[in-house]
Amino acid sequence: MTLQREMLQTKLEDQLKAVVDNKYGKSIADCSDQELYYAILELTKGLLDATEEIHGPKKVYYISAEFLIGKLLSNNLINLGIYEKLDEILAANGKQLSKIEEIEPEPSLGNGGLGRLAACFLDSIATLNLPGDGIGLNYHYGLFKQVFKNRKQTAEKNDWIEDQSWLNKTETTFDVQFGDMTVKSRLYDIDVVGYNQGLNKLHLFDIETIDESLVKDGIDFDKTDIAKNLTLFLYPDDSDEAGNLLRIYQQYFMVSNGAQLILKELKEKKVDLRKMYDHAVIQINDTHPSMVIPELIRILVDEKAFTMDEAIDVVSKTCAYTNHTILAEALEKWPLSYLEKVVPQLVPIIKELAKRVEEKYDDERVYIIDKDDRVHMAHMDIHYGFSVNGVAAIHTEILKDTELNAFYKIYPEKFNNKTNGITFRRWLLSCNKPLTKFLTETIGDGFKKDATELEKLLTKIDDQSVLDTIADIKRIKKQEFVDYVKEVEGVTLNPDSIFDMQSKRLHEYKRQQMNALYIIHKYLEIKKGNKPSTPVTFVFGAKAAPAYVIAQDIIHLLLCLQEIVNNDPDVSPYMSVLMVENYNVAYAEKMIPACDISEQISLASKEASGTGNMKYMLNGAVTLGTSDGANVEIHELVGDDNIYIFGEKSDEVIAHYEKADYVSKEYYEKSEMIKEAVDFIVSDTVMKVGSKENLERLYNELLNKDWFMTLLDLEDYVETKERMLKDYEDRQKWKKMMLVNIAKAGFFSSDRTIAQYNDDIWKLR
Ligand code: 26Q
Repeated sequence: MTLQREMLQTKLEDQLKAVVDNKYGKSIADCSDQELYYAILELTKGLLDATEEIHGPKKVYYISAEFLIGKLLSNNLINLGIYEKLDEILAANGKQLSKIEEIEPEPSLGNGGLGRLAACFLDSIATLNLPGDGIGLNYHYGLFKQVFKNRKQTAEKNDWIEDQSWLNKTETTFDVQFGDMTVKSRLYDIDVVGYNQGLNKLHLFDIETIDESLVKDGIDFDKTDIAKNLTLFLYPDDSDEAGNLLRIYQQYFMVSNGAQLILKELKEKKVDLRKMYDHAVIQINDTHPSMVIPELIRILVDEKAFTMDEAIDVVSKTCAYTNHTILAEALEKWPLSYLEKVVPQLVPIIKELAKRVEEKYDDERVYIIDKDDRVHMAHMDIHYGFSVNGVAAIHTEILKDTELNAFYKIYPEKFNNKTNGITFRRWLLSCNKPLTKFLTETIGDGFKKDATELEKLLTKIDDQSVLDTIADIKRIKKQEFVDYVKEVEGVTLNPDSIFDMQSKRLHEYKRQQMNALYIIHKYLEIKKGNKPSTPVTFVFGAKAAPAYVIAQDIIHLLLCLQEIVNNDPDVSPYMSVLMVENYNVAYAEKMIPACDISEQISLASKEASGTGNMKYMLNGAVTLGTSDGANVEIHELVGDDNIYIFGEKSDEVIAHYEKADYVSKEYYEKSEMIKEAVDFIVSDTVMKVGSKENLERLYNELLNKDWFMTLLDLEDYVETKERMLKDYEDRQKWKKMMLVNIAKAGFFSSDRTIAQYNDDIWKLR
């Protein structure tokens, strides 16, 4: 810790008093939580300002359309090393820091895993003291706010920017040229402080001409008035044509600003642009920022006197691409006509890049522009970047063997795996303080810097008091969650029941509908008199893209089941269901520490990695999962005895798709249990509380299509979950599983992930 910061810390109370007095002319004790929040925000921003920026000969620019940073106060205080001190000061004045934290609005600048990963990465880059900034967009409205009405999801705008916020307005502005106009940008910065380390920046670009009054009902707005709406909304992952065009405007705005900022910084460092790659590396987070490649080439050729060959060479040595999906429908392919309208200046460059590929390779699968004149953004990244990585071991193998096999054959040396990680500062130190405290007392605090030290806990596997305390802490976090749910949802949960949780974006491949079918099965069993000895609570958190019809239907079914199960006196003592409203980062921080069973049940091969699985494990939940994404690595780490794996393997699933031999109706007809559960969706019981249209559509989908093979794994899933619930009764066995999961979670620290990015790709030092 710097001397400067140490002094600041001892003076913390005086400083807070001064800020409070200056702002409100009162004492700390006389302030409201709201007033204290703004005072602490101001104080913390001052401390961040006094923290030294990280410098070095080479810097990574992590470009991403999403940074799901969540609330920042608690994490900044922890990373600055003053959380506990401030907590004490406030307590002495009759205030609670945890209550004050609640006041902060959450910046939900991401859809889900990809955006949250970017946020965890920034934390780890700064913590490892590596020079690295984020580049993204300052959306005025983050991911929509989810509100349930008549057991259906509705979407409302989600504003987060207040007069006083973490954003720092800078003097940096650029011009961004589109086909039909030029807009002026303005850069806002958010400080990113590492754990007891220096400072990096998250650069968020905005336009000055934004018009928030464009937003009408819910999240509807005029999508065509680009000069007024460019950074108004984060897009949920679906959109119509006007929405797609706006998305291209957003993407180009992001990369044009990013490229200008990077070149400005290189100029300030007096770098020879012909050696740009020795000083800058650009990590492209999925294909959303892919236009940075042609944009940089364009600038170097048009403005810096590079030949096309030289520009391509330099840019290709600077850019690296991360793939987050193998779902074909999620890989961006923009019609050339859209690009001609929005960014005509890039089209000749993209065509040149495409031509060079076509001249060299006689294989349409690796072309950048296909026969329908669509530009495959990922293909451009792979040909003109120096690294391609997947986000979990099995995901990278699938990319190499199937989805991107033609590319792997051309460029085997570019492909590498970087298994995702999560920042333990947020997902342990901040969200689970009692567990953090206990771990510190039991194994020392080395794990806070080197997460693999959590393995020291394994030496305590036969220490009864350690096992009991881990279970006691879980019970405390369950009670806290129960209290919170009571307050915000008005629902009463039983803290002595088993908490079974599935929280993640709503998508058919993630198979929330399979979990729903289990719940139906369980409900019917209890109705038949097969009562479990320990009650179970099923908790869901999920937002569905507003235009994703079947996903809306699945939410509807879950909300109907919640109504039916919780209000049936025969059943409610034994099981209950809760779909929380507006699941976001803040909600996750309350849910995850309270979980016993972590549902990670995607159809094998479809979930690139998952990161919720890591967060749940770290907080002592046991995984119920398929052999998919990072579940595979969790399984390897904890061993067969500490995880519940079920379902068909990824190669079997891939073979089903190749042979087109999966017929859901055959599974329905073969199994009485499956038939009963699926039929219940359209039974009188559900129809009475639900909407016929939604329920029938979902029923028909499951019976006649079921593209993500829900019924394929249902029997195995039900049996495995039943076994797991039985095993929970063996408290000793379960406590040991909790301990092993916590102890083995160290591998999933994003500090490890970032160290690997640095060693293999970025080479910053
Ligand atoms: C694309 C085109 C148009 C509009 C939106 C989009 C779009 C937006 C968001 C496409 C994809 C996303 C988000 C993807 C995502 O979150 N992927 C997840 O990434 C995680 C981090 O690597 C993985 O753990 C998850 O497995 C993966 O699903």
